Amino acid sequence: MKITDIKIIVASPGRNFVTVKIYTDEGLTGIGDATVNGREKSVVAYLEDHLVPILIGKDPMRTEDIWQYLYKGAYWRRGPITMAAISGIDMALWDIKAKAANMPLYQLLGGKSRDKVMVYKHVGGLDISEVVEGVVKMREAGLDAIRAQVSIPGLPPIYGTGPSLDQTKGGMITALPTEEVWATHKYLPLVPKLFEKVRDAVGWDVHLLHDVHHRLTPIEAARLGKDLEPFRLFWLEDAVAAELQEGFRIIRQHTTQPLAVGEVFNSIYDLQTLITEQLIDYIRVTSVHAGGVTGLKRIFDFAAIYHVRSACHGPMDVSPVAMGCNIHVDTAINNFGIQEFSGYTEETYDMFPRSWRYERGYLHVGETPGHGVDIDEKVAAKFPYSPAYLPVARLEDGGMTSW
Ligand code: CS2
Ligand code: MG
Repeated sequence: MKITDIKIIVASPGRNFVTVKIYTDEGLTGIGDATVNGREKSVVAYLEDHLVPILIGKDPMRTEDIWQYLYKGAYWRRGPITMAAISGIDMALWDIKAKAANMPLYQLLGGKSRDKVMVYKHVGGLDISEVVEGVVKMREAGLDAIRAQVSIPGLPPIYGTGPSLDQTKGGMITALPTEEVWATHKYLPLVPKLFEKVRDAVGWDVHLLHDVHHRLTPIEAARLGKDLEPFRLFWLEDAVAAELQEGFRIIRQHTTQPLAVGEVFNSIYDLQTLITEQLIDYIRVTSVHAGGVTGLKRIFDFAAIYHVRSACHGPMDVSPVAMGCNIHVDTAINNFGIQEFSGYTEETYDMFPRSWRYERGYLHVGETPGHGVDIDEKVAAKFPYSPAYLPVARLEDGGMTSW
C-alpha cells in the first residue's frame, strides 16, 4: 500500500480543529487530529509545507518507522507543533492499518482490558453555592467523577470557572486574548471551603477533582494539598508549571493528595523524572499532543511500570478524532485511570460522525474498523477557521503569571 495524498482540513464548528486526511492507492483513507488550541495555523504550515511532501509514496502500514522518520528525521525534536503534526499523521495511519485489518483499533493494541471508560466532566461557578448546585446536577446526570472550579470573590471570573468555554457561546476563548487577574492568597483558603460544601452535598461515593492550571509554586501547592486531604480528592491537577519536574518532589514530601499533570507535555522526556521517581499518580498526555496512538501507548506502558495511571486530556479542543483514539487506548491498556470528557457542540458532532458513544458518565469504544471517527467535509466547509485565543493571566499588580 502507498500514501497517494494528504489533505489538511481546518474548520471551526465551535472550536478550531485541524484534521489530517490520508489517502492510499488501495482506496483506504484515515484521519487524525492535529489541533493546537490558539496556534492552529502553525501546525497546518508544518504539515503542508514539511510533512506532506515527504510522505507521499510511503507505505502507510509502517506506523512505527514513519513515527521515527518524522521524529528523529526532523533533527528539531519534540515541541507542541512538531508533535501535533506527527500525532495527526500517526492517528490517520493507525486508522488505515485497523481498517485494513478489518478490526477496531483497540484489537491491534492488545484487545479490550475493560468494557467502559470512566470520564470526568467539569463544573464551574462564580461562587461556592453555584458550583455545589452544578455538582449535584452533574451527579444526577450519572457522573461518578466531577471536576469542580470556583471563581475568586472580588476578582473577575477566571478560565475554567466562568461561562461556557465554547467560543460560539461567549466563553473565554476570544478573537484576541483576554487578560485575567490572579491572586494566590485569595485562592488558597477558598478551595478547601469549596470541597467541604461539595462533600456535604454529594457525599463520599463520587470522585472529586480540581485543576489548579499551573498557577502555584511547589510550596503553595503542598499547602493546598494538605488542606484538601480531609476531602479525599481523586486528584489535584497541574498544581505547578511543570517545566521543572523536580518541583513535584517538594509537593510530594508534604501531602498524600494524589497528583495529576501532563496536558501540555508532548514527549516521554517531559515526564521521565515525574514517573521514575513516582512524583505523580496520573499522567495527562493525550493522543493529539503526545505523538498519536504510538506516542500515547508508549508513554502509558512506561508509566505502568511505576504505578502511574492514564488520564488523557480531553477538553473541547481535543477533537472527536483524538477522543476516539484516546478511547481505544483507554480500553486496551491495563493502567487506565480516567478520561476527561467535556462533550462537544452539536456542529462538532455533525462534522465528525463516530462509532464511540457517551452514556451517563462513561464512554464506550466503537466496533467499526479503524478508530471509528470520520469527517464530513461538507459540514466542515460550513465552518471556516476563526481566530481564537486562550486568555493570559496577570497578578493584581499587572505582572504576568502562569495560568
Ligand atoms: C484544561 C483545558 O481540560 C483541562 O484540564 O486545563 O481546558 C486546557 O486549558 C485547554 O485544553 C487548553 O487548550
Ligand atoms: Mg487542565
